[in-house]
Amino acid sequence: MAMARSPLALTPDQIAAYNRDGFVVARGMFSPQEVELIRRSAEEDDALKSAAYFRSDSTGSRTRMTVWNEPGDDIFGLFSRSARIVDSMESLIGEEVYHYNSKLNAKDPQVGGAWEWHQDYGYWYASGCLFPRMATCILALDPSTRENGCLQVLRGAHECGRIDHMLSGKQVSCDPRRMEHLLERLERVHVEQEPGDVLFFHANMPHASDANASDKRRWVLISCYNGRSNSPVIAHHHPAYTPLSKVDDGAILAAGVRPSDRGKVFVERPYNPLEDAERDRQAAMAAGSD
Ligand SMILES: O=C(O)CCC(=O)C(=O)O
Repeated sequence: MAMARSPLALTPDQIAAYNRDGFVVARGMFSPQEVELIRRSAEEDDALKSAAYFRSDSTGSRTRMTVWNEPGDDIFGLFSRSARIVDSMESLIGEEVYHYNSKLNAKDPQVGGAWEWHQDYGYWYASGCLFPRMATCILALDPSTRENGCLQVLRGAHECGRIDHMLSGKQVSCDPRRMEHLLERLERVHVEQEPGDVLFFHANMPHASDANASDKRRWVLISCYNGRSNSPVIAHHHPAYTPLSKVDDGAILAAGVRPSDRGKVFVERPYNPLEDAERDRQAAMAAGSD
């Protein structure tokens, strides 16, 4: 029997806010006990640490990232597969969703780097996802504040569609001339989050964050979803449609501290849509899958 919609999933008012603004924050969606289990699992997880790579900003400050595709049965997978998250994503995207990828972004004190304005769909378009029927959610594991580089969004900017992305400094980001106009017209929101708050945002929402010049760590767990009908037409480093097996909202508390699944496969390096998309396209053609 299909599971009933989670009572902890986004409410109709929150879904309306997301549709209007391109983002919404569900305050306290995960309890302090759940966040503590996820945070401890991340801290004690050697596999997660050794699979990390660094993403630099223009000043050389670096965010440590670990990225994976298969959600699995570890505590991070239980978060991505939790009924409250999956049901919320299905309400936002409007159809059955599957897990596209997840990551732990660790902005450590003094050294964690900035992110230039970019849209997730700016990357995923290049990977052959035909429609922006995709969304991202961010669970704060530490307080995420202006001082330690919380996420910034532009209210309503998801409606401007996909913006061209180009190399600016060390990162592939939204065309800066276009961003200049959007920044003049729309409200920039610094989305501060307490541990347990979940930020949901549309794949076409430009987002950025400042470096962490503070002495407070900012770790976040990020999961991204795609609509079943939007399976990418190019084979690349994130998966095509794969049914997602949802778990009950009690699964995290029942699991306790549970670091990465043994043998978990991680994405090995940062992805540059300007260079890698063409390589993926050619590899897919050579393999006869395009
Ligand atoms: O963690 C952040 O500040 C930004 C992360 C982000 O935009 C990304 O991973 O695509």
